[in-house]
Amino acid sequence: MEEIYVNVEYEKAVHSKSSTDHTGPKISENIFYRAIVLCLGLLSVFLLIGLIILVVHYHYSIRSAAAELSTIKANMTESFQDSEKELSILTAEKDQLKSKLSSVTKEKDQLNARLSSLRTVKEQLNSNLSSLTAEKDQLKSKLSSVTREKDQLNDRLSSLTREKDELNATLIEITKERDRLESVTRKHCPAEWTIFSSSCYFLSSQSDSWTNARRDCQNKGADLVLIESLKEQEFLSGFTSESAWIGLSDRDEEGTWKWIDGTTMTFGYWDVEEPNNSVANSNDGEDCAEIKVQKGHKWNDKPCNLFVRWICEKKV
Ligand code: 2F8
Ligand code: CA
Repeated sequence: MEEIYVNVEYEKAVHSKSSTDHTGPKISENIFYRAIVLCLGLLSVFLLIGLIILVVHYHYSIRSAAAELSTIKANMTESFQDSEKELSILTAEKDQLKSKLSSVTKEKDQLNARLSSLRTVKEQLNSNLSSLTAEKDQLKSKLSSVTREKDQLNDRLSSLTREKDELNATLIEITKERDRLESVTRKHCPAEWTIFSSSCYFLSSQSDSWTNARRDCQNKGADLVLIESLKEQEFLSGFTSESAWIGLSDRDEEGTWKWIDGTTMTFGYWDVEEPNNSVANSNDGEDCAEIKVQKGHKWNDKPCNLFVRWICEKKV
C-alpha cells in the first residue's frame, strides 16, 4: 500500500510537470507514465488477489489445522481419558499389589519366624534323635547280652529240669524201696517162711498132688504161689532147688490157664513147647503147672495127680 501511495505521489509530480510542458516528448512521457500506472495498478490488483488468495488459503489452512487439532485434541482427550482410566486401574492394581505385598511380607515374616522356630525344633529333635539312637544302641547291646543270658539260663533250666526229673524218679524208687524195707522190717513172716516184697513163701518138704498141695497151703492160711512178675519168678528160681507146684491150672477149661484166685494168666514163664498137655503119663492130659528145676526153673504142665513139692504164698 505504501508502495502504491509512493507511485501516486510520483504520478502527481510527473503530471504536474507535464502540465507545464506542452511538447511532443511530453505526450509520450505521459503515455509511458500511464502505462506504468496501469502496470502498477494491475500489479496492485494481482498483489491484492494474491493476498486475498493467501488469506483465504491461510484461513482454510487454519480451519483445517484447527479441525485437525480438534480431532487430535479429541483423540488426545480420549486417549487421556483412557490413560486416566488405565492409570486409575493401574493405581487400583498397584494398591492391591501394595496390599498384597504387605500381606505377603507379613506372611513371609511369619513364615520366617515359623521357619526359625521349626529350625529350633528340628535341632532339638536332632539332638533327641541322637540321644535316642545312643540309648537304642545301649538297649540293643543289653538285649543281646540279656538274650545270651536267657539262653544260658534256659539251657541251665532244661538241664536242671532233666536233673530234677531224674532225682524225682530216683526219689520215687528210693521211697518205694524205703517203704518196702520199712514193711519188711516192720512185718515178718512165720518161721520156715521166706519174705520177698510183701509176701511170705513156703517150700514144702514133702511131695503130693496139686489138689493136696493147695489144701496144705490153705491150711497154713496161704495158697499155692501166684507169680505176677519176672522179679517174683527170679526170686522163686533162687528160692527152690526142687521142682514144685504153682497155683496155675487149666482144669476148668482146657487151654485156658488161670491162677488160683480166678485171674487169667498174663505173665508167663513157660519152657519151650510148653504147655503141651502131654498124654504120655496120663490119659487126662496135663492141667497143672510146675516150676521145673531141670528146665532152668521154666514152667511145665503136668498131670495134676503126680507128686511133687509145692510152694505156698501169703501176704505179709
Ligand atoms: O519133654 C517135655 C515133657 O517131659 C515129660 O514128659 C516126658 C513131662 N512129663 C512129666 O514130667 C510127667 C512132660 O510134661 C513134658 O512136657
Ligand atoms: Ca508138659
